[in-house]
Amino acid sequence: MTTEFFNGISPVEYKGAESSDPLSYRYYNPDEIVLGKRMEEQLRFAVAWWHSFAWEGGDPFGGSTFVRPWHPQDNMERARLKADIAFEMFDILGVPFFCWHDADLRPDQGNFKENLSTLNEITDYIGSKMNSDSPKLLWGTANMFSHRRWMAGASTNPDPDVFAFAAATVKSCMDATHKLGGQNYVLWGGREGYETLLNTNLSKELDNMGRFLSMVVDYKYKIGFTGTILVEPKPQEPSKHQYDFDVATCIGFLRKYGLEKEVKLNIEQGHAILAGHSFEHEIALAASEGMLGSIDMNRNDYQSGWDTDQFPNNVPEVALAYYHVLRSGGFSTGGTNFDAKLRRQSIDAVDLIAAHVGAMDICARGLKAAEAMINDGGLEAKLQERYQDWSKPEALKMLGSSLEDITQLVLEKNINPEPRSGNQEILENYVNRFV
Ligand code: XLS
Ligand code: NI
Ligand code: NI
Repeated sequence: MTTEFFNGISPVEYKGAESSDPLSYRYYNPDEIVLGKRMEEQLRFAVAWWHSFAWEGGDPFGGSTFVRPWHPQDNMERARLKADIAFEMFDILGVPFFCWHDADLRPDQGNFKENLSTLNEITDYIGSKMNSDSPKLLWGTANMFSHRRWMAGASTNPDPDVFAFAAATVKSCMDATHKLGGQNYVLWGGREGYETLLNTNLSKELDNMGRFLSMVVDYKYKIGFTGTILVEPKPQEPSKHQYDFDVATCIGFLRKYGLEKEVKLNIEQGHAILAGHSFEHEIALAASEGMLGSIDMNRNDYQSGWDTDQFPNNVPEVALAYYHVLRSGGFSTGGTNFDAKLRRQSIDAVDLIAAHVGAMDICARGLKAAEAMINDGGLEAKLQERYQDWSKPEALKMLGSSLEDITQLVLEKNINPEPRSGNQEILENYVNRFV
């Protein structure tokens, strides 16, 4: 059914950089070829159901500010209305993907059996709205952090009954993701961590989380899900400490439980900042280990110190992120999910459209800057030059020898290295030519 929510806002079109129409794309031109692929296929944008439709505009000091026709979100009729309006927005924006948590789609019924039946019902309904031209599911996931049952964690809960509820919930979400042709399945462990070490058995919780993830991987093969399983690192919030702290911690965790070939990472800009890293650091590190899966694109407020999930608006930051995505070969099953929410004063339907339009344009500009840097090859040339001595036979031979032999060599040849400039400012100036 067609609703009145977007009240005559027409589909957003690409009108070029000179356009002053606030609801037009100035850079996002889906058919433009960027490094051999259509821009749409490089960026693979997704709308996040939770921020755009489920979040009601609350903050720690106040309740909802948004008044939407699908509020309160406590029955299936309004869940279907929410889905109708979501698809209207996908059409207006022309986005190729969307993402959800189970709890964004259906009201929480308070028990697993009814949650399962309402999830199946709403995902059947969403499936009936999908066709070959409509947006596809980039990823599904389970919300195992909002309801009070999850307060001490899901797979890391000291209570085995919560582990059981979590296992059944993830199974239901993987089934729904598979049914809708999802390309990835995400696990973000918001409460997989602790509030205080005084009551926490670290090794038990980590082992249970490792075992849980192995079951997820096993189940993927059982149902023939060909998508990618992704873990999303975040250092804290809502927990004081989260086990999937950052990319490096996740890689260590996956290796410990033998899952490094099975699971990749979904990297979020705001989470990188919370962990004290840059977004490109996290992307580059995951890529260097072959574990870059997908990205959640948002930005944090650099002053407030929590996950503010704002829509991106900083071209240089985004450009460096895509530089590393493209350099690693681009997305395969992953994409760019706008895990970003409106500010709570942006209460109009048009704000929701404008936020995505601006974000898609920023990403398109960043992507094109990244393409230009790759085509120009300046950064790659610098890397080649800086590490070229490591291709010399004597350097390679050293890697296969020992501390004693190397010491011998240093004495014999009187090795006494002269430091060489890292040229950081020259490289920063170089990047600024493109952004
Ligand atoms: C929260 C996370 C969450 C995940 C999906 O900070 O970013 O939104 O992306 O559970
Ligand atoms: Ni987040
Ligand atoms: Ni996220």
